[in-house]
Amino acid sequence: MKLYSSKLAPSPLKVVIFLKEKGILDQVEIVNLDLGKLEHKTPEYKAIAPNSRVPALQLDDGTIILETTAICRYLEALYPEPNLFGESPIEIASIEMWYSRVTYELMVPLMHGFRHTHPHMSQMENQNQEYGLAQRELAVKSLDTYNNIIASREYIAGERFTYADIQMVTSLQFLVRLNRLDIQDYENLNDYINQVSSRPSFLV
Ligand SMILES: N[C@@H](CCC(=O)N[C@@H](CS)C(=O)NCC(=O)O)C(=O)O
Repeated sequence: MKLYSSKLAPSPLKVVIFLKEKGILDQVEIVNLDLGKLEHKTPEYKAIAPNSRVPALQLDDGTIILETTAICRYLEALYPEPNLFGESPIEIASIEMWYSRVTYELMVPLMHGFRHTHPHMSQMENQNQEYGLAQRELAVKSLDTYNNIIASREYIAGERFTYADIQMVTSLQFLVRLNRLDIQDYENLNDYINQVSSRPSFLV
């Protein structure tokens, strides 16, 4: 299997963390693209990933899987242990719920706040400053909400580390500062990030 990735990009990093948690990083050849040099916009890469995004997983028979979560779900089905998407019906629902809530309430506004306002994104995004600033404002409200939610728990979706934590911690680690916000202002989130990111899978 080949994973098309990029060293400074959070989405493929989630797959790399997932592979490390499963202990199967050595099963995959990593091909790093330089997004700054627009290596993901070349006709060669578009033939692999028509959406011009990383990650993309290429199987040995040539089949391509796009989308971070689809890739991780495929890997979970191939390598079920340790389980990261839930075992019992209620745990599966809880992980999916928190993954979706974190994605739409926290990650998406942080991502649009960054993509639509940051000068580095001007080549990659059709920027709309007003929209970006409104999304950043939403993100600030969400950071307060999640700072309260995480105060009473160690992991976002229950008693143990799951895919929802990979989504939440990588999103916060990358996107908070890119919105010119300081995670130290959110004490509980900061403690949570420090605790989760001390796992060996998060160390580069
Ligand atoms: N929904 C996709 C998003 C992938 C994505 O946006 N990847 C970013 C890097 S983190 C990218 O390739 N950006 C290039 C661009 O926006 O042109 C997924 O979850 O895999």
